[in-house]
Parts: sequence; C-alpha cells; structure tokens
Amino acid sequence: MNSQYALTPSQIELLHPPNDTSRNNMRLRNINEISRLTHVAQQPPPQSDRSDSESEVEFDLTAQPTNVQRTKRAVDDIQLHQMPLQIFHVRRGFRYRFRIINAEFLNCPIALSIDNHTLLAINSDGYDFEPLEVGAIVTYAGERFDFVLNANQSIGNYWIRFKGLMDCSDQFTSAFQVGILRYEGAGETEPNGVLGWQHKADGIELNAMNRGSGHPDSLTAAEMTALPIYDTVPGVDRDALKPVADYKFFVYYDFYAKDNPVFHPGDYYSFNDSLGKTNKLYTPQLNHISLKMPPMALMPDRNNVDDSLFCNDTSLAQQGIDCRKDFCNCHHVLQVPLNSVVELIMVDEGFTFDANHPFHLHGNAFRVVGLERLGSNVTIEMVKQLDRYNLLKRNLDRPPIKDTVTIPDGGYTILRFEAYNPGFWLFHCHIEFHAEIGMALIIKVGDNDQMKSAPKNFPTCHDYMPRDGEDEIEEDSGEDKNDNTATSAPITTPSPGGAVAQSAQVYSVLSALLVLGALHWSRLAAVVGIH
Ligand SMILES: [Cu+2]
Repeated sequence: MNSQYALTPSQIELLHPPNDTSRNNMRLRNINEISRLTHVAQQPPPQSDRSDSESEVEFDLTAQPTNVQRTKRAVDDIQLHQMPLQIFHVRRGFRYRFRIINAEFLNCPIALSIDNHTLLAINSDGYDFEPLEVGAIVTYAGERFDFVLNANQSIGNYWIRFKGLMDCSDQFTSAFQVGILRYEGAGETEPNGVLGWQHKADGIELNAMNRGSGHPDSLTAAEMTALPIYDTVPGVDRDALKPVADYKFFVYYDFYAKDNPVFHPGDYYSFNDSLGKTNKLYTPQLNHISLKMPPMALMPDRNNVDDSLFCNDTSLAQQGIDCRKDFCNCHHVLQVPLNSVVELIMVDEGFTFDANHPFHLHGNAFRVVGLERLGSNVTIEMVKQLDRYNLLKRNLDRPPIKDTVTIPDGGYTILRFEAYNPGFWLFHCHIEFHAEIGMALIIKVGDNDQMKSAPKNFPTCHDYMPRDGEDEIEEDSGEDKNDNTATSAPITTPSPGGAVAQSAQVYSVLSALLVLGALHWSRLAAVVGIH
C-alpha cells in the first residue's frame, strides 16, 4: 500500500495482437510501442537562468498548442512548450484497441476523449462487458478501461484529450493534457481544435463522476453489462448474485472533524482550537474507524495474531466505544467464511466537500450491482432505512465485474462477491494519502488453516520496541532472525484514544517522521499549489 505505482498521471497503451486479427480486422501494435500519453522530454533541460528559480516554479499540467510561449515552467526546468506531444499512428480503415491504465494515487479523475471519434468501451479492470459506444471515459485512480477506436475519419490529425476532474478541475488547477492521433498520410502538424480545460466531449460520458443512473448523457459503472462468460468464474460467478447475500456490510465514510493525533494532537491544537480554515484537517474514515496497520504481515504471521484484537464498528460498540465522538484507530477487520457471498454497501455521506473516492479490493474481483446518487449528502441511517424498505437499487442480471470502483458523493455503490480466495485482503481508497491515514480496512476471508502456508523461512517482521534502559544494539547472537519461529511482537489492543507514545524513543522516531512528512508535504503543496 505504501508504494502504489504512480509514475505518470495516466497511461494509455496499445495491446498485443490477439490471434484472430484477420477475422475482426482489428489492427494492433506491438507492445514495444507502448508509450505514455504525456509529454516526454527528449532534449536536455536548458540551464536555469535564475539561481532561485526552483522555489518559484509551478508544476503546470496545462497543455497548450506548442507554438504558444509559456511563462510557467515544469519543476525540472524543462519548458513545457519544448516537450513533444505523444503521437499515436493509425491507418484509416483499421480498428485499434487501447487500454487506459489510471496509475494515479491522487484525487484527479481523468476524462479521456478523442476529437471526431467515438470510443467503443469493452473492458474494465480486465473484465469484458457488452460494448458501449461513448464519447468519453472517466477513470479514477487504480481503474483500467479498454476501448476500440475505429479509424474511420478523414485522414488527418486529431486531439486525444485528457481532462482532469476533482483536484484537477477548474476549481483548482484546470489540468488537462493532450496527445495526437495521426492517420497515415497526414501531415506532421498539430490538430485543429481549441485546447482548454473547458472543452466538453460530445456523446455519452462513461463512468461519470458523482452521477447516478438514468441520465441521457452519462452512464455509471453499474450500467455496464458483463459478458456471460464470467457466470462460472470463481469469486464473481452466478452464486454471488443470489437474491440475498450471506453477509452484508455497510461501509460508510466522509471527512470528519476529529482530533486525529496525526493532524490535531488534542493537547496542543485540537480541531476546534485550530485557527483558520486551512489549519483544520478533516480525517477520512470508514465507519468512523481509521485503519491501524498491524505491525506484522498478517498472512505469514497469522498464527501469532490474536483475532480478538481486530476491531470493527460492532466490536467497538460492544466495548461501549463511540467512534463518532472518540477517534478510533485500530486493526479494522471484517471477517467472512470462505466461499460466502458478501455484499458491501459503500456510502459516501458527502457532507464535507464534494469529494470522490475510488475503492480497490485486493484478492477478489466483485460485481457492481448498484450505484446511485441520492443528493449532495446522505446519512448512513437514511441508506440503511432505504435498504430496510428494499429501496436500494440492485441489478443482479449480469452486473459488471471490476476491482476498483467509485462511489458518488452523497450516494452509494453496492458490491457483491463470493469470498473464494482465503487470506487477509486490503480494501482501500486508492487516493494514497487517504489510505495512508487509515481510509482502508482488511477483509479476512476464511480461517487461518484455510489459507496458504508461507514459504519455509519466509521473513517475518514486526515493530522494534526497545525496552527501558535498552539503548544499545545487542551483539549478534548468531540466531537466524529470519526463522519462522521468531516471536513477533503481539498486535496491540485497539485504542480509541489513538496513538499513544509508549516510550521516549518511540516518540522521538515519530517526531522525526512527522517532521520529514511535514517537509515533504509542504514541498508538494508548494509545487502543486495545494492548500
Ligand atoms: Cu479517499
């Protein structure tokens, strides 16, 4: 989780040719021609003309025609107008399969469109659905979409447009990016067409942001229809679509005004005592719980873990802990038996900000059986009541299969899967800094003895907790530290009060990390203009 692949805001790839290219006339390019649809520097960066320029530059994702002189420069001092645009070469009369891989880790959904062309969307997250002819496809961090481009327009050059949403929208940075679709025989010129964030693609927008079903100009992820070939695929087969799931979990979230000690140590500057709007940091939580990562890897070390120390809203309520008032930070785990059918009802309460969070499940794909927006905000109580009256829309007839999905702000998304894969699986917001501060939980599938064994001598790890008076590293005793029999530190009791420094040494380490984090954040904030 700590290092999601995030080299570029988004990638677009041409895929390997399948064996049946002659039958469907789909011409595909070799994987060696994979290119990133971003500007790439091909010339050495010019020398900086000001020694203090680094502190003044802004990272400007805004693409403009290359004959326009820009005043802003990229953080690495390469002037944007010097960077060539990525060009995708096509031949008229052929069809091309593209894959969008949204390798993002920030809050910047991207709408992709190609001037004068429709996109035939056919696959998401590796699962085919009935083809949908659309004008634009929105992808969120972690999602993948395949589409077929029919090169049936006049020979020429056309803009491939990437339009940023959320933190990349006109509310903040108006970020957009372009590439060129160039037909064989076309001149080496830039396409016509005005560039700018305001451009709106024609046609239907697939996977539109914060929108429910039933709109004439957009489709939700839940409005796609899976091909029947998956009806017998473990994890997402027809059993997963029985009328009532074996286990139903509500997982709701928002940004909450809490004294999360990472942001607001209560003794120094609590949320309410902090002056100024920008000094108040809201904490995104699932069911009012921040996931505290266990000190060891759960799968290989599972027999050293005391399950009773796992927490969820039920266990905390049984202990009399009210996580709406207190800050709850513990090992948030939902447990389900192997092969049970699980339904997750994800709810974005949407009171704080008009936000959007894409969620990714490890270890098991899921069916998206419902996705609706109820308003600009909604309470979990209201959604539960709607469910009691059977008013949450569920489509159990070939709903699409994905592993990453978004939830409308003020709405819900319902997921179904058959828990066929034993293990501990992370379910997390794909916005990295949300996951890092606990917007995630663990789904434990099956019992410990149903999980695969760790390889012999598989390394174990755990927190190093020096004891009082132990300030020097002991001499190597000669024991094999990687031995599976090594005793791991037990995971700690859930602490509604949050992180409590247990020794001066731990406090020092935490302080150093916080300072490093603050430095990193302030630099990032300066670079991208985040407040
Ligand atoms: Cu998030």
